[in-house]
Amino acid sequence: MAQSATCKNPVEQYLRKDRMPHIWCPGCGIGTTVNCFSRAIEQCGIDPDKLAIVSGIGCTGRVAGYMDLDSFHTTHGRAIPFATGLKLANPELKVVVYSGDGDLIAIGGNHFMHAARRNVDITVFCVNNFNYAMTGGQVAPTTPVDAVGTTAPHGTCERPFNLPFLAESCGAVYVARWTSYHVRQVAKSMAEAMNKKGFGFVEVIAPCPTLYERRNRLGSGLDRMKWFKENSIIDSSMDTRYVDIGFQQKIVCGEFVDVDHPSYLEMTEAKMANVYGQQRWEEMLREQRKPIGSWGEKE
Ligand SMILES: Cc1ncc(C[n+]2csc(CCOP(=O)(O)OP(=O)(O)O)c2C)c(N)n1
Ligand code: SF4
Ligand SMILES: [Mg+2]
Repeated sequence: MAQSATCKNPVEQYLRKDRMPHIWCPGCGIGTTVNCFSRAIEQCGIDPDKLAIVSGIGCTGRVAGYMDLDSFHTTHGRAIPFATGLKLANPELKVVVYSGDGDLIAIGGNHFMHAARRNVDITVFCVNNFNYAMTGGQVAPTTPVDAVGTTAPHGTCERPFNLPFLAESCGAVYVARWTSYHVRQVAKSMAEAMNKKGFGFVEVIAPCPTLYERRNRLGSGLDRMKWFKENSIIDSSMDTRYVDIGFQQKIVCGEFVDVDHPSYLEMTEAKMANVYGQQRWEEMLREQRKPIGSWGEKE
């Protein structure tokens, strides 16, 4: 009997198919990053049951809701503190923050800096579409000078953050940047960042054809992918101080930072073991991390 051939999408297993169709516009780059993330989960060897994803608010923030992982869709700008608490309460978890440039670097910028400074053991992915997309295309701290947004109809005069430099100078141990055209590299960097102890950061430049691209007359999502292909310079040896992004200027991509420093958890645990003695400290940890029953249950 002839058997019908079945072709299984390898990333399907990581998606909540019951939540489809998703909200993203045609040509949006966020979905491409989700595909890369799913492949990174396969590559990194981390048990998906030990992987949690935390996001804030925005089009990118919706990623957490579509992943078939332990997912947390938190308040705007607060994904990092939420993720930090999750990691400290359960160090066996790999905790990924998935955020937009506005969520992570505007309202959440303070948390970003301090989590990197402390080398908190979390992995942060930023989809940078150069604007606050979900709220209608306002300029963000990542919008290149001269680019137009609803809040800067003549072009913004504010200098944007250079995210790889910000992450490195604050203390991140792994820093990479790609565009959504570089799908293999994005997946590889995401997997490497997840396998890193400490604060790992991957920026993915992605099109928002409905708002940023349309207002700036940059064409469709596909046009942007071609533009990314032709205007990216891959140079992992580049000093992050020099990887600023100017409006319609070349984008430097690469894996810029991969260093080792003790993570926040390692430093805390070493300090406490020193203060209380290893045995007492381990007893205290067991006590604190004892699973609790249902909410409100008294011991
Ligand atoms: C406290 C608070 N302030 C403002 C908002 C409105 N808001 C929702 S998403 C967003 C910006 C999202 O931008 P970004 O993180 O870049 O995500 P994108 O939609 O571009 O993927 C803002 C300002 C909010 N939800 N909560
Ligand atoms: S508004 Fe922009 S970022 Fe949001 S889903 Fe549409 S294309 Fe993507
Ligand atoms: Mg954005």
